[in-house]
Amino acid sequence: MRVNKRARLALLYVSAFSFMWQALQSVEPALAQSGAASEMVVRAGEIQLEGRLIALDAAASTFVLEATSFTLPSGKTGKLSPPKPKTMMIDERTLIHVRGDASRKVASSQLRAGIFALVIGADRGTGKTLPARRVVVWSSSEAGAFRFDSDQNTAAAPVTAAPATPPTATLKAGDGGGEEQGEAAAVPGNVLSQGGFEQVDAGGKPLGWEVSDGDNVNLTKNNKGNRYALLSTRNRRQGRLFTSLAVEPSWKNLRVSARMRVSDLKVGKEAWETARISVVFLDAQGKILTYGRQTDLSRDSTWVTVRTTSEVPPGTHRISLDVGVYAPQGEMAVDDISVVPNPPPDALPIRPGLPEGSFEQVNAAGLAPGWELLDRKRTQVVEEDGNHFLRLINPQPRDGIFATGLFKLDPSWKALKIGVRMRTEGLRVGANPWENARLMSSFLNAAGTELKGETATPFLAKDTDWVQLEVLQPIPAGAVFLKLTPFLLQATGIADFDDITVEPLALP
Ligand SMILES: [Ca+2]
Ligand SMILES: [Ca+2]
Repeated sequence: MRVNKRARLALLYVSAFSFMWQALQSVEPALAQSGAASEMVVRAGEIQLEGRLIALDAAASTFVLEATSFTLPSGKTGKLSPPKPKTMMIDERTLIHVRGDASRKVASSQLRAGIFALVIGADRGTGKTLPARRVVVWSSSEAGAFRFDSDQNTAAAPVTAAPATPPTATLKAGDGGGEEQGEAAAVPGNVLSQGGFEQVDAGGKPLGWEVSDGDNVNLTKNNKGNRYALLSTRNRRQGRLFTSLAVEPSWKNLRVSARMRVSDLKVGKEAWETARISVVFLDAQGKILTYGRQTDLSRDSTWVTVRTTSEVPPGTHRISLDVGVYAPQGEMAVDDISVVPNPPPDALPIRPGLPEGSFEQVNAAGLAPGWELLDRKRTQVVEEDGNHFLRLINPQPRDGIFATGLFKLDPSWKALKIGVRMRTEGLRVGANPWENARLMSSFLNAAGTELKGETATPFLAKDTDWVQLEVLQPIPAGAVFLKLTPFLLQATGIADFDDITVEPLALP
């Protein structure tokens, strides 16, 4: 009981910690700014931040900039990856104008979420509101010229519904997805209408999306008339797509899925440097609460459906979806992005031998069907002498790394024998007895709610070569699903899991 509660708490913290882990900044040499350099002068004690406005509070005269780079008075420039939110304050002295033309003044009432901005103001430090002296804005750029359309369709604005499409079967986790489809597959419960990229404005931009740089975000039509977004690093600037939507208080979990195809991909050092859709949870002030599981591909793949489910942290007001190639090189085609609040449990049946537990059914994207992984760096399907297994890697003592698989129980079963082969290397366990390498299990009712109660847990607490572990576990009343969670819980090192089996057990 205590163990489960702690573990659940740990799960909550995991996303926050993984964000911190990702928030490493890579400082690059200053890039020459082209044109209108005089407007970018950063005085002593100031900082310049460039990014995108993600939230505004007109009453408080503040806005939140999702900053992607900074410039110091010395001229030193650095990238912020992932982008860092910064609250800015404006007053009547703040000079606001269109980038490249200081005479084109912009009223504070014309600012809106989704536009790009370069803000200069006194640097009061991390977590402190920055008083903006100068705000330079633009909504799009082309060939070095910046445009500002204050009434342009914003990412946050409501969009018209996508054309009705016949419902098809629910896409299975990590399945093959098949070839380019002629029409969007309707996902039951989807609340994101613009994920199919079928509606465009007069300029050819997808409705409901903000495009970070027009020249390398293309909408492509296949021969069946289906439109999808094509993002490539081949062009000089990184092209990315953003959209956001309001989250209702009743939403506890969100499932984000998309069809993706990736080619020519070279991933970066950091876990988030993949071809991906970032799921960002924002509070009422537009501050980033946490990142959800990334819906991404980390290797070349034909069209596959990638799907992840993230817990909605308390206080979430909106979510933002950032779509792009965050890797140094690659091209990503993406279509049919859907968001399903409180999704019905998406479980595979427990087949004899639990084939998913052997990790041998790796798809084109290197994903194991039936399992949701945290990210490619810390949760991997690894091959060794032709055998595949799940590897969890945790470098951070206060972190938890896990994968989850949800399986449907046979209603006639009363108890289970759960088996697993495990191996650990460089394992350093935490202070509490549950802080080790373990295969946790929990039971869920028909609605997907986790049932209370302690479960038997195979674990390793010191370095061990492959070893077969087994536990016996009665099935509690009302249980419909079994959730398996291989976990490195506040323990560092490497843990390998293979041949996870679940068999019915006759009670004496
Ligand atoms: Ca489409
Ligand atoms: Ca295997």
